Amino acid sequence: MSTAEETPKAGESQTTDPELSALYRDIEAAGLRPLWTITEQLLTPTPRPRAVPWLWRASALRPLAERAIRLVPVERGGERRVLSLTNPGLGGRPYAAGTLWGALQCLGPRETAPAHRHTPGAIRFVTEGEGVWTTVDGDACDMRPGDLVLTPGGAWHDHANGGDGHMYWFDGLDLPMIEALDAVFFEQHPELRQPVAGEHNRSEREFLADGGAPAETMVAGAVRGPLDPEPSRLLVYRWAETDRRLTELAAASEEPLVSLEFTNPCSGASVLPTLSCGMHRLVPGGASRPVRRSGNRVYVAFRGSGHSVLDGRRFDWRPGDMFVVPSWAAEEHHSAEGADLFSLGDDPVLRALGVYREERLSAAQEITDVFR
Ligand code: 1HN
Repeated sequence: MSTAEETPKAGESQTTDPELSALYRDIEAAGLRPLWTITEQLLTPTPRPRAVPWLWRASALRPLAERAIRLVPVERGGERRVLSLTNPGLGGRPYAAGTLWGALQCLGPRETAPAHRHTPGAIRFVTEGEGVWTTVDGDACDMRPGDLVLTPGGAWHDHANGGDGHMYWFDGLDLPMIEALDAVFFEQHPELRQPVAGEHNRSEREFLADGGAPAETMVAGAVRGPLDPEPSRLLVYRWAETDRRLTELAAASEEPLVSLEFTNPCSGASVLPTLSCGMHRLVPGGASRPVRRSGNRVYVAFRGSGHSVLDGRRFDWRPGDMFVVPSWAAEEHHSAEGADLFSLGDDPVLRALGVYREERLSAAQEITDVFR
């Protein structure tokens, strides 16, 4: 008997040989799986994320958040008024992609989202409103549209709305990664709001106004340096500075898309050990070069409108829309009027582990489907 006939093909352990079928039965009963039947499922030539390219429109998110402000109080236990981007490929798990949490959070007038801490790290990117500050280990960080605010893993944090308006922001967390590592710890602070030490925006003053050389808070392109297990001690990255740097980059470049990544000013690493945050400016009429990368990304459209082609599917976006590019999906971005996109990625982890890959694609993708 030749080996070719006897060896079951990958993925099939059906056989008419009674001895062989007894072997498969006994293997299963012993709590084992024969690798030779599942090799091709496990060792895919390229990443096969279960998450699919997807977009959530502000026109859907925003009214639901407003209704939640009216109907659902922010309380202990629930902790946050947050609508999670739930990728339809993930079987109902509340994640934007296999490794990333993405969501819209909102607070009404004078509300406080109670103080707590947890091992997952988080970032906030403000889309709309004013009057809210996030207190991170005693440092109250004022939040305004376009600002990036960090709440590193392990830091006490609460959000307080001191104003009379509604406020909305994007939440990004590494929660699915920390969950996969079985390392989630969570603790409530004894008080609703942790004490604020001194004036607001302490970390910002320490880093940016100490009379020394201005710290490096962003770099063109992406951080490639070593992973820093310490999160950034600078907790806020202001839109005015981001905008200024993007304007400078765009003026010095012929490229249709310029990108910057926010950095930990102490080490030049990504803002959190697990998460990278970037801002991308498309010039009017600009189309980015098609690319695919390992690792997941969530984008938030901040300014301007446009569309992205993700694995051949066209997604149109406007300010406040959020979309996900799963690992290895081909992506390209277009904008007639010019646009700014915020991005959240898990690539610091892939880079640290030596498994990050990126491939420039030679031609624009053919659009085979349109997301409606
Ligand atoms: C969390 O603590 C916040 O602090 C937001 O604002 C979203 C999603 C999952 C787990 C914890 C916050 C979160 C979260």
